[in-house]
Amino acid sequence: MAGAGGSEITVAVMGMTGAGKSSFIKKLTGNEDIVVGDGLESETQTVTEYRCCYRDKMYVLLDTPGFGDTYRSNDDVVDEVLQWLASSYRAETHLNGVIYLHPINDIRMQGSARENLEMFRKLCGEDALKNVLFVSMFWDTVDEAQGVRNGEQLRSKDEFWGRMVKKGSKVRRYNSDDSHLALAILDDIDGSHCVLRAQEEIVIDGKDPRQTEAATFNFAAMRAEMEAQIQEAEERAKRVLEEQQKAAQEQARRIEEQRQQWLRAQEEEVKRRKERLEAEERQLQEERAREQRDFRERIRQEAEERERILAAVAAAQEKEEQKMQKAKAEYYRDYACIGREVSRDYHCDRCNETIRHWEHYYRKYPSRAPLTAYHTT
Ligand SMILES: Nc1nc2c(ncn2[C@@H]2O[C@H](COP(=O)(O)OP(=O)(O)OP(=O)(O)O)[C@@H](O)[C@H]2O)c(=O)[nH]1
Ligand SMILES: [Mg+2]
Repeated sequence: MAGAGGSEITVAVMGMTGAGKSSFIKKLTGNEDIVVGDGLESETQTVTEYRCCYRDKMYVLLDTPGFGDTYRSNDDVVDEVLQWLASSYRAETHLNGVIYLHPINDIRMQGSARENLEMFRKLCGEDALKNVLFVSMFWDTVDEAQGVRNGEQLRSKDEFWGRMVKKGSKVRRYNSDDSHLALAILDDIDGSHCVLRAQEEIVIDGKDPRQTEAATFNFAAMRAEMEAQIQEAEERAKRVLEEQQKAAQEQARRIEEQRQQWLRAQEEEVKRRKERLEAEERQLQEERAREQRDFRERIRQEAEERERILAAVAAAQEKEEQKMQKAKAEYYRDYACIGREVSRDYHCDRCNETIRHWEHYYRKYPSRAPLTAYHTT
């Protein structure tokens, strides 16, 4: 029974049967009388105290029978542990910490391991979780990387240790045969007292140990509740997915509508531009046709003008010709032949060249100038 005094640090060591509770305590205390299991059968049957001194402190370590016992039902094991806890509480022997051992190679944590863990959580209650230490064992049976992965899952998943770690529980590892490491784990247990929920229920609330939350905990109900939660979560996820799909479809529809609107606007713009270009083209053609017409008209007018000028020039020439003819006629009329034969060659008096132009042979009648002929130039 609880014999730990006020200056002693009392630690309960719990876990599944075969988790290594007795081995761990044996390593801490060096007590060779402690019997560890050597087969599939459970070894420890009652809560037993062992003592060890570490760093000038006396530790009282409570070895407990593990759940999943091969001889007794879980109810009997829970009853045994609860009875002990209630008695120690009444005797004012307070716990300072609870170490929960778990083999690191058992990652799946199914069936009784889950049941045991859940029962342990009910047994501790919320307030005592900061005094709980989860210690992983059996590291020598897994390769390091696998062990680290398993440990990470245990620590992070709420259905394993995660929920309790969030409330202050610590996680440590223990390699078998290392007593220093086993002792170092004790450093994490301080002198603060903790009262487990089951202790309160029995001693303060006056419940029968079999009526406590841990004892009445029903794994099947928990599983059903969890499955219901999972189903609800799945349905919720399905609903969310459907809503997201609907929203995505709606979004796609809106985008398609906007795309169609944009395409229509582009087509109209292209049509408008084409019409504008065609109108400009027509205008250009009309302007070109008008310019060609104007050009032809100008050419025609210029040709007319030229014709007119030529006609005027011809008229002027004709007039000049007529004038010449008239002058010649007058000349012929006014000038008389000096009497020489025009048909004969005649030499100029000045240069003695042959004179062929009849002007030279004439003198104004009736002056009768001397018979002298000469060039005028
Ligand atoms: N390989 C290995 N074996 C271990 C380790 N710890 C304990 N064991 C072995 O596991 C078996 C069970 O160990 P126990 O200490 O009796 O386990 P327990 O938790 O006290 O079991 P119960 O008393 O039945 O609840 C023994 O054969 C131990 O030698 C470990 O870290 N590695
Ligand atoms: Mg044991």
